[in-house]
Amino acid sequence: MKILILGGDGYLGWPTAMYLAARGHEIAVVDDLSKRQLEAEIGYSPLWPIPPFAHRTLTWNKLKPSCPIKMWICNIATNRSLLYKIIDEFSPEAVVHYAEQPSAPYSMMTAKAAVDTQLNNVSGTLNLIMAILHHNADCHIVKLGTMGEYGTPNIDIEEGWLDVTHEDRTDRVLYPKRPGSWYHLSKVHDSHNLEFACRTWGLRVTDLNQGIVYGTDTDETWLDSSLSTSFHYDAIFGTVINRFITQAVENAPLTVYGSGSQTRGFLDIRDTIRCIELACETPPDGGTFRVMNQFTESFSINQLAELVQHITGCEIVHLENPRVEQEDHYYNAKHTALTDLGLEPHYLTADTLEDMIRQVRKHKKLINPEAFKPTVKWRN
Ligand code: USQ
Repeated sequence: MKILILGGDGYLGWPTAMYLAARGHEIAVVDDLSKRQLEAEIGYSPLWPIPPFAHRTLTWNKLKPSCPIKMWICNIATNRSLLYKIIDEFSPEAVVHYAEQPSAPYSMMTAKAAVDTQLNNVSGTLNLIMAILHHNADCHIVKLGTMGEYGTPNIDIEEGWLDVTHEDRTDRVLYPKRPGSWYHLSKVHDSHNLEFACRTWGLRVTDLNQGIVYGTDTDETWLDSSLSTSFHYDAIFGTVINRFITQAVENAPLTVYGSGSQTRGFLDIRDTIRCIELACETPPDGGTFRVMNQFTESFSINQLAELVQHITGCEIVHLENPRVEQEDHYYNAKHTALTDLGLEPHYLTADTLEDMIRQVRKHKKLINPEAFKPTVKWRN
């Protein structure tokens, strides 16, 4: 298949591009390099240096001349005409859309960051919808959403849709969302815009509500050090398992926010890219807004901290929670759609954590312990 990956320079976009190219798909990547710019502005960088976008693409193309990756630099939120040109020229059968500001803490940092997050994320998705409609409405949009769109409701979380009976009448509605940050809300707006485009213009869309991803390595990142993906452990871009592993390697206490009983869905980076492949290979019918919950198992933050402590003997501290989030809550989120399509999960085992620890230890000298401190508070 011809697959265009938006956000192809990111933590997940880049390994997805290599994985799909290695499996014989024709791949092009688009990125505006804004994540690198935000990192420079905030003063945090990935644990190990990541070569420039063009450099990593060239390295791949030299190593794998039979399955090259094409690249474009484009801000899809502000440069609609270039996005149209790229889609006309490449003519994809599927577009995988990762090109969004991905951090909840970033979106809660300042008024500007909140507005920029929503403008960037919502406009980019709208421009993509318009470009697909203009070019070829059959092209399948595979959009990365997030489990955080749902929040922590006191009922089971379904895969995107909910059957509701009210006053003896029944209907199927988009699952009501109660997210916990401006970032997560931007994804809710995207979901509604995409569903409208399916219902009104007959587009075909898969919305993948992804949980928290951990891990660094895929078969392709191992091929050459300049193909590795970015690994964040800071309080803005680092996700919780990646942070705990890095804190343990530095002999710093694991920073559990609040009581630590908050529960989330998680998945291994290798499962993320397999889920994208499964979604691309099974497009829904035109007019269908398909939603799948993309995570493989759930843990409380305390459980994760204890797993890492068990292996490393590190300390755990409970910090005052900088976020506004429920800590003691019901959590039962359905996630069978992707396993039904053939996903065979890599579960979080001691071996996985030990592999991550080994990888992080190689770069121990580059760890900046200042980056462990949560600096963004939801409420001042
Ligand atoms: N947490 C801690 N200690 C830390 C960091 C986080 O206790 O040092 C807690 C947070 O309070 C939160 C949970 O861990 O309850 C998850 O936080 P996170 O920073 O790992 O993840 P989150 O902000 O939810 O966002 C991340 C990605 C985002 C993706 C989302 C999936 O940055 O792009 O959409 O995971 S989900 O959470 O399922 O919505």
